[in-house]
Amino acid sequence: MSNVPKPDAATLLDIYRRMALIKQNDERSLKVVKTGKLVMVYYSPRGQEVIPAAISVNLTDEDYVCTIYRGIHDVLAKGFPLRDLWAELAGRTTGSCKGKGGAMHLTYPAKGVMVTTGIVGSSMPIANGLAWAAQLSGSNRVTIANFGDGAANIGAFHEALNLASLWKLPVVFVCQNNLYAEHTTFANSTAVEKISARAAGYNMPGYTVDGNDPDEMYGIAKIAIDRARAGEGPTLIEAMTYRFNGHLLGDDGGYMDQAEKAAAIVNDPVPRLRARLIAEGFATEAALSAIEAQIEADLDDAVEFALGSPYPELVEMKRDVYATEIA
Ligand SMILES: Cc1ncc(C[n+]2csc(CCOP(=O)(O)OP(=O)(O)O)c2C)c(N)n1
Ligand SMILES: [Mg+2]
Repeated sequence: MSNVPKPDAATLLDIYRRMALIKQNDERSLKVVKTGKLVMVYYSPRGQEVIPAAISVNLTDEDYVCTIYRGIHDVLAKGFPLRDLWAELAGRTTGSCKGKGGAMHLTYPAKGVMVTTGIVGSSMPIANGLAWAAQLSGSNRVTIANFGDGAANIGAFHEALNLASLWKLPVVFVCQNNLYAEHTTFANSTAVEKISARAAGYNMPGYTVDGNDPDEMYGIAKIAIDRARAGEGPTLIEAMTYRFNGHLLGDDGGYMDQAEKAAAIVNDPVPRLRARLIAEGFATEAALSAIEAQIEADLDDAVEFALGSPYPELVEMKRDVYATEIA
């Protein structure tokens, strides 16, 4: 497409900052879990950094994002504060959900992070509800619904796309196609070559983009977000990417095509964008190192804060569950 908007130098740098945060947060997560001081179920987003980084630079805090268990990249790119995040991961009272949600249910409404769900396919109908509320209240808020390639074979995907199109809801459906659903390859589970082709069945635009290319991802996300904001309805974006690790921490991914995986890692989008920013004169090595050092310092602070915070009292189990508190 020739009329796809391109990110300027400042926007590309902003995209890189968010990607570096996701990568460094991932590395820190593995490190802290290995110390035994923090126990969590962890679905690494490594390899998928570009997608939320290039989407989020087109959003404000007012805009909403819904995501899945593999969604820590989506919430970080949207601005989830690190202390609240790490305390939640560690199950402490200072976490964003008072330590009661944990890694699978990251939520931070002040930054528009509305839901992290473990039910495959469920981010889409929830996103429709949020988008419908925005439409009814006359706000120009946009909702992003993230999900995986496996989720595109769940009934809720089809129901949500149909209703969103019929009611012209301000939602962007973002399928992060990392070519695996748990241990099953995309080719072994999906009848179409491109998930974006399914958009035609619901009378909405559908695009397949290189989700590891910041220019392409930014441009198509901007088109879809602008369209939603203008009241013209939803878009389906299929962002092609790759899962660098097994399904979750502890799965060594031995069933994955090892040559394909090695090739994806060689093309790691994070160092690739870093090198490009320097080559094109958009940033100096020193400036990027300073950004990365600040992220490390912020992570040091967040981990220390989280591990130093108290666990919830037992009585908290019943709190925030029912409208009337049960003694
Ligand atoms: C309704 C439902 N069915 C099955 C599962 C088990 N499950 C958890 S993750 C997953 C794979 C989903 O893959 P995909 O949508 O491609 O997302 P990815 O993990 O690759 O990001 C499955 C089947 C579930 N959590 N919910
Ligand atoms: Mg997948």
